Amino acid sequence: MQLYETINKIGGQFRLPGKLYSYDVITNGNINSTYKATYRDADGQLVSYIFQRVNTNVFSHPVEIMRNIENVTSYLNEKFPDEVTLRYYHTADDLNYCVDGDCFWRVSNYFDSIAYNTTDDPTVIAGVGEAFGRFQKQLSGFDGSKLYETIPDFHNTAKRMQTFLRAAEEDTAGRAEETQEEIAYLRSVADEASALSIRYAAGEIPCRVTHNDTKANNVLFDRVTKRPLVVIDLDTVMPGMAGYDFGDAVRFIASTAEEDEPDPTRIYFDTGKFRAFCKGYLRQVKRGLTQVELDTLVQAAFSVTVEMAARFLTDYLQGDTYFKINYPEHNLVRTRSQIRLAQDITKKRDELEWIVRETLKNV
Ligand code: GN1
Ligand code: MG
Repeated sequence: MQLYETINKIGGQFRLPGKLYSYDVITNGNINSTYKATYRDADGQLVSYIFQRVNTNVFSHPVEIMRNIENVTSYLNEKFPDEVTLRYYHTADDLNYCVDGDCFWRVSNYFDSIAYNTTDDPTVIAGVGEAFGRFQKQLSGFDGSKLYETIPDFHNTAKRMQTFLRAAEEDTAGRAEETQEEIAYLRSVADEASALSIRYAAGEIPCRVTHNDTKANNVLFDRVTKRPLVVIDLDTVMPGMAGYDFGDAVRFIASTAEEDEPDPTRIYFDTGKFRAFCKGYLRQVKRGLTQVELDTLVQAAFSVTVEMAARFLTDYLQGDTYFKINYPEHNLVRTRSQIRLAQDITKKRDELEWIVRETLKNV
């Protein structure tokens, strides 16, 4: 079936008013398929929506995810009524999703906004930090036990590293030979990268309600004021470590290049960008996080960057079954970029620690 017809049919399930006028594919995102669909209503007004087909290979319990999202967004709507929030449309059966054959669909409001995969603008970077810091703070009163664990052990780095080492041993796609160097590096840092997740499992690091996918492009900005509007992509909101949200965000936004930059020599962990992010983020969470959390932010950035490298390489070694790829070496390119970043974080570690301490004094 043509995509137009599919979207039209799904829009009908959610009782969207008017007639489907146009649609665009949104290419951000490595898992789900996302579309912007625009409808023309009876008065000729154009109204846009976000349609998403959830990847049920990765999210095997999509109904539970939609329940989590309903819980989180209604909590945020109730506590912070003046703020912009995501709203999902409901079907005639009052469900915030619909199933069409093998496909699982959901539809949310569209914001006329801008999202960044990369930027040099410190104000925008601080805005990303502010948005994720505020998200952390706002959910501090939310009862995490209400959340279904959508992907168990999502940021259990120790387990991710074991899975990776097994994939390297098994070598099912016959790619271990060409990735020897990457395998060796990840093997050499596996213990260091796993340490925080082990301390978390032992109860030494607090358990929070976290976003777990804090890429800058999951914050929508107002096109005109360049202020952060809303945090999106709530699929992985689960109990976790606050530091990993911080770390995942900086591995993405403090890089000098995109996550899949093919030329590793262009990839650095930019301390200026890191500082800008810290300013926005720490102002929000300074009082909410414990000393041990504040002291391990840089370690968390290293850990989550190594974890990401290991996840991309695991997928490459297993024949690319998890992340969407645009070309055969895509996961290898992503692996190399994350390794480059992790190595640069190691090199700049003292300076990064210093920036965190200095920023904490000034926010
Ligand atoms: C995936 O699909 P997307 O872009 O929201 C992944 C994240 C990774 C990210 C890397 C459920 O997120 O964990 O950090 O790619 N999501 C899942 O770009 O695995
Ligand atoms: Mg995501």
